[in-house]
Amino acid sequence: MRFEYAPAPESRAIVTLRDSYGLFIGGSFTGGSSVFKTISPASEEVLAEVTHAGPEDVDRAVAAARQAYERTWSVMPGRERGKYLFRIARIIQERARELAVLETLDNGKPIRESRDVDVPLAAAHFFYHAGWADKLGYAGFGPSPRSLGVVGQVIPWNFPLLMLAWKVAPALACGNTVVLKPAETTPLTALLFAEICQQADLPPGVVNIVTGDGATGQALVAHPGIDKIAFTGSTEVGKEIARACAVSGKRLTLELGGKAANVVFDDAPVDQAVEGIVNGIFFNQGHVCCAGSRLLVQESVYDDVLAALRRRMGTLRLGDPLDKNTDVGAINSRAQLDKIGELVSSGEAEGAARWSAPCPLPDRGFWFAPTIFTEVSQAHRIAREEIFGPVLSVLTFRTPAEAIEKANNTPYGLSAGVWTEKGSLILWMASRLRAGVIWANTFNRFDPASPFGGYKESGFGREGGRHGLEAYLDVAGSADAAGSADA
Ligand code: TAP
Repeated sequence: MRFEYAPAPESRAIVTLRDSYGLFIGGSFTGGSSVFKTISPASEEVLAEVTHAGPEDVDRAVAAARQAYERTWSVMPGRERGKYLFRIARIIQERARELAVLETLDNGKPIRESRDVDVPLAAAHFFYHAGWADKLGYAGFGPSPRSLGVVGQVIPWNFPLLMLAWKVAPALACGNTVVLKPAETTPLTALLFAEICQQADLPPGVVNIVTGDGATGQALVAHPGIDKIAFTGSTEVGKEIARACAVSGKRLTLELGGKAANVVFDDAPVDQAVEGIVNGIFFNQGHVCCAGSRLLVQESVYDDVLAALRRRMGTLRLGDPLDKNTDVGAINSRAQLDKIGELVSSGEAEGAARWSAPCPLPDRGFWFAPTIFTEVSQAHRIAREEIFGPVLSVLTFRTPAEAIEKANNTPYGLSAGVWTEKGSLILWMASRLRAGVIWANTFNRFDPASPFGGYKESGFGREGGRHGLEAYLDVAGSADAAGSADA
């Protein structure tokens, strides 16, 4: 049954948009080489003008970060650094509504998700890492692990504030300073975060934010004053960055793409599994690196699962992301919409059967109806390539061994899901699936205490948990007092 809901739009009054935003360097906003516009993907309305950082601006940001590292942050006791991180976490909570509305405006994701997932998790990452700042000597990396120095961080547009938190919180907790480049299409919450750093009295230069496009990211990656690069984004750009860093001696962690298998066995409760399938692929319009974009269903329950899935997809509400009833928001950009369209056309051309939920699409903005493909073969592009949109490819299997073979038949290895009531089968599957994160009878669950990261072309390094600290510490370093992250 489909219920009709009256509109329930969240007010945008809480957000004060400036006409234009500068770069955040050395604790204040400054000009840069040129400007570009950021729009709302739901309405194509221009939200603000943002500064494009050129190589000389990146240079200023790295110099500010180096100075803050040497004079302030690396010599500050861990317990003092922790106080700043706690303060930032609390301000994120206090300004949660403002951050959620701004994220939804700039990214197009439903307010329900930015309000209930992105922003609370971003605060949780700062709280979690604030707690580590004075306990790094007990993290299993020796009694006095050292910070690395200045970290360059490049993040994508799908979880702009959350990816910032995943990067900035552990780097700062471990005593590093950062220069962060947000994605071109979603810079606004990073710039609001810069204001939060000011509000928290974070020493100038500890966090620097340079907005821009891929060229800005390239300049940051190539800068000789950077000690480590942390990148989240596509596998294609990740490979380019790996090549650039290979000859520089910079440390590197890469969080890249995925094509996760969500495996449903015949003993799984169908309704619960269908909720997990929907959450796995339609959460955040499928703009999720660990999305369950390949559904593997045991042949004996295929008809039941597909019928229930189509029924459930028919109830998804697509539209105004600021409406609290909306399930599926806007695609983040015209370029991403075109990419989704191209891969969907290839699925049709290669012989797979397409079914899209019968939901009307708004006239303005970038939209794609939740879609499934059946009759998919392993060789189809839609079964192999990351679509990064609300499109699910459905395959079948007969035995657990076949499920493993199909699930692992991918160049990626970021996440996977298993649905069954047998604990032994969950453990059997988990030990054979080649993925960094495996969910059992749930999907897309995140916790700052749990390490996240990939195998194979999904990258290397972990974010979150004790393991994530390693990416920001010189674990082979000596116990000298200077630069000791736990002083
Ligand atoms: P990319 O196109 O790779 O962009 C990611 C970031 O890198 C953006 O800030 C981008 O700037 C910048 N960039 C582009 N070219 C660059 C270059 N040559 N050198 C340095 N930086 C460069 O990815 P995307 O389309 O924004 O994000 C989607 C991808 O991210 C998907 O593949 C998804 O799976 C992956 N992702 C992975 C994870 C994890 S944790 N594994 C999490 C989220 C997303 P512009 O925005 O200005 O182009």
